[in-house]
Formats: sequence, structure tokens, C-alpha cells
Amino acid sequence: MSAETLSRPLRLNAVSLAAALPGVALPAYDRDRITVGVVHFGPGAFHRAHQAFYFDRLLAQDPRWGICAVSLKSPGVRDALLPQDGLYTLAQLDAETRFQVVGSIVEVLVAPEDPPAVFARLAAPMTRMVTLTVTEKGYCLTGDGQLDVAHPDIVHDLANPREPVSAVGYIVEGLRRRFMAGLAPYAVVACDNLADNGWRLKAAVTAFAQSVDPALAAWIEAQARFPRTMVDSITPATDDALRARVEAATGLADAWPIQREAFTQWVVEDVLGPPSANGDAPDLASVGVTLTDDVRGFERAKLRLLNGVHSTIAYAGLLKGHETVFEAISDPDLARLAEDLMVQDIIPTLTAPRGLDLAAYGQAILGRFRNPEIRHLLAQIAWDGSQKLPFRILGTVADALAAGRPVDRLALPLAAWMHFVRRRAAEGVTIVDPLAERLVATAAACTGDAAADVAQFLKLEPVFSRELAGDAVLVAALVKAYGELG
Ligand code: CS2
Repeated sequence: MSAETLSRPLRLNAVSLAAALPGVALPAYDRDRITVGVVHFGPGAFHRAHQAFYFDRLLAQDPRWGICAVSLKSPGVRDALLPQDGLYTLAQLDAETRFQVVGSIVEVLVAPEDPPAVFARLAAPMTRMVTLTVTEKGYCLTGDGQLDVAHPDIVHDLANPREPVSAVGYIVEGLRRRFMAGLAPYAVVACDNLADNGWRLKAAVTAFAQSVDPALAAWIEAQARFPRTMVDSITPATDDALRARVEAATGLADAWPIQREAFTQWVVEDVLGPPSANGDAPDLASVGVTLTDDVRGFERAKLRLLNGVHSTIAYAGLLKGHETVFEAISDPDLARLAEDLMVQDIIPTLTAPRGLDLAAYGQAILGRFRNPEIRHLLAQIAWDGSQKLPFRILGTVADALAAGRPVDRLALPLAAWMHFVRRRAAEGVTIVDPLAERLVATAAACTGDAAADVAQFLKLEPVFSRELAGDAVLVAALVKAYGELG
């Protein structure tokens, strides 16, 4: 063996795992005994940081909950994880650093390459749960939360329900096959940052199924469970610095490690039924998941306080030339804005779930933003603003307006987003957003006159409902904020 070969670290996989450096946590179960109980759509960084981590814990006590991860579009995850036997490293970067190899993903499929393999998994009796992290836009909903029947993927899937391309289309086709086979439906667990995520998904799935077969829709309506959830763990995108750090810490080369903060939370609406010996429902509570009847309280608090303030400092921070959340929250003006928004504008719109002190929760979130170990790019959070702002900021705005409270500060993130869009469009930088084309056209119609520019943006109906766009108090606040930031 040449010196060069000797110095190159082994690639992480089922065999090399034994050579991981001491201190690296390894799967605490025999992976050969794992069966697939979960099909997951969208195995991006967040899934691998969060749900796959909880299932990894669960597998130590129950081997029926291995994950079949399904990418709806790109083969990237499969290409990285296949040579690694599905294994990857999760780095928890915080006051303490922890490296762990996660083993819960036992199969990775790329749906467009092999739809029958996906259908087979969905229709398998052992599959009891389908989870999703497909981002806000992956649900194909209209601005008011209904299935968007004009969305190209949904148009395609309604015309070809047996050859779907969307997550909703796959879920319905899988359920149809179970219905025909006399099997119980799987539970469908939406894990994206949408208010009432499970309910919205259930409505979309049922509406789709209605056009396929009304009896199927009625069966789904009556029998399938779509718990609402709140998911939380700050997970910046993987970069080469992380790859190098993971390699140094584990002694193994990982093509796609994942990083996150130590904090993680998963709150699931308690509708899945008791965990049972026949494997119908996983014992999520035993691995740290909160099961509750009041998921909405948790979900609103998290969406509005964490994600709302995240988006605020992303747009306002980028305008001020900052690159990361840590830099932005270290800017005293932005830190004050974040805190004032939380205390004066957002918390008054929330009802605390039992046991949650909202003021302390808000402070803890700001503390998490100050984690110096995490290099979370503002540009990443700025993606898909048209999809995120309605859930993160506009709900708070609507509640404040209804209560007769001022919305001047809440107008700042919205105005900052408008400037962000204009600036990117002017610089010819791609805007990552499903509405990118309309955003660029909107930016092109802007002149720099605050009232006229704001009016252009307010025409974007998937973002601003007609009611909000016509609200004189909000319009005045937006024009003022836009002028101040310009
Ligand atoms: C972030 C979220 O990228 C974003 O838009 O606001 O991904 C955030 O980090 C997570 O929701 C935290 O749980």
C-alpha cells in the first residue's frame, strides 16, 4: 500500500464503521435486523438532522422503524448515501460538540427513476407511517391553503394519478393501493414549517383523492391520520468545512454529513394511537417526542417567534451586509429589533400551550441564534420568501390588525424582503423562490417610489391576501418601513 493510500481516510460505510475514532456515537442496534416501517419524502438536511435522529433512537428498542428515504427529484442524496450503506454523520455543534453516525435510513430511492419501488414501499404491510419534509412549496397549496389545482405538478398528477410526480400524488397513489389491498392506511406526518401542516395536507390529499375515486377519499377521510406537528432544530446546509471537521473527528470520510445545534424538538398531535406490539404506531414518546392535544400552541409559537424572527434578521441582515445569523444577531440594532418584535408584537398574538413560558421561550431562541459554532447563512433562510412569509409574519400581522395594535415593526421584515427581492433582481442574482419569475417582474416594475413599489408587491396574491393588501393601516406601515430601509 502506498503512503498516499494509507493517509486517505476510509469512506464511511457499514464495514468501516468499526474504525470510527473513539468518542463517535454509533448506531446502538444491529442494522441487519431493521425493517422498513417509515417512508420519508424529502430526505434533505433537516430530515437527517431531525426525524431520522429520533428513529435512530427508536431502533435501539424496536427494529420495525427503519426509514426508506425517497427523493422526489434529484439523485444527490442517494448518490452520497448508497456507497455509505445509508449511514451519515450528524454533528451537533454547540457548547458541547458531539459526532454521531445515524443508521436509521436503510434505503434511498429516487422516485422518478423507479416509481414502482416507491409504490411497493408505500403499499407494503410493514409501512405504517409516511413522513415529509418537502418545504412549504412541496405541498402545492394556494395562498389560502387549498390544493393548488393549477400547479403544474398537480395538473400532471390529476391527469395521471398512477404516475405521480408530487408528494401529494404519491401519497394518494400509495393509499389507493392499500385501500384496494384491504390494508390499513399509513399515518401521514407532515414535518414542514406550515401552520396546521397535517390538516392542510389532509385536506389536499383528500381533495386529490376525491377526483380519483370518491370512495377512496371517504376512506382516507375516515381512517387515515394526519397529525399536525411542530419540528425544530437549526440545521445549516452542509459545506466543505463541515466535511473536513467530520473527517477529522470521526476518522472517516462522509460525502454528506449533517450539522445542527444540540437543541431539537418534535411535537406531534396525539392522534396516532397507543404504541402497540403489532407495530401500528411507533413509541415516539419514549425517544423524546412530545405528544400533545395542543400542537397548535407550540407550532404557532415556534413559527412566529423562531421562524418569523429568523426571516426578519435574514432580510434585514442581508440588507446591512451580514452573512450569517450569528453576525446579524450580534448587530445591536438587529438584536433590538428581534427582541422588540418578539415581546411587543408576536407574543401578544400567541396563546401559550400548557407549560410553556413564552417570554423564556423567546429568550432561549435568541440564545440559540447566538450559537457561535453554527454558521447559518442568512441567504439560506431568505429562500422561498413568498412561501414562508405568510406563515411566519403575515399571520401575526393579521392578528395585530384585528386587535387594533400597530404593525409598524412587523412591516419591517416585509419591506426588507421587498428590498431584498429588488436588489437581487437588479444584480441579476437568481432568486430561489417558486415565484421567482413574478418577483423579478415585480422588481422590474418598481421605480424607487415607496408607495408605488409597495403597491406592486401587494399585487402578489399568493403572498398577500386581498384583505391584507387592502388594509390601509398595513399599507401605510409598509410604505413607511420601505422608505426607511431604502
Ligand atoms: C429557517 C428554518 O431556513 C429557514 O427558513 O428559518 O429552517 C429554521 O432553522 C428551522 O425551522 C429551525 O427549526
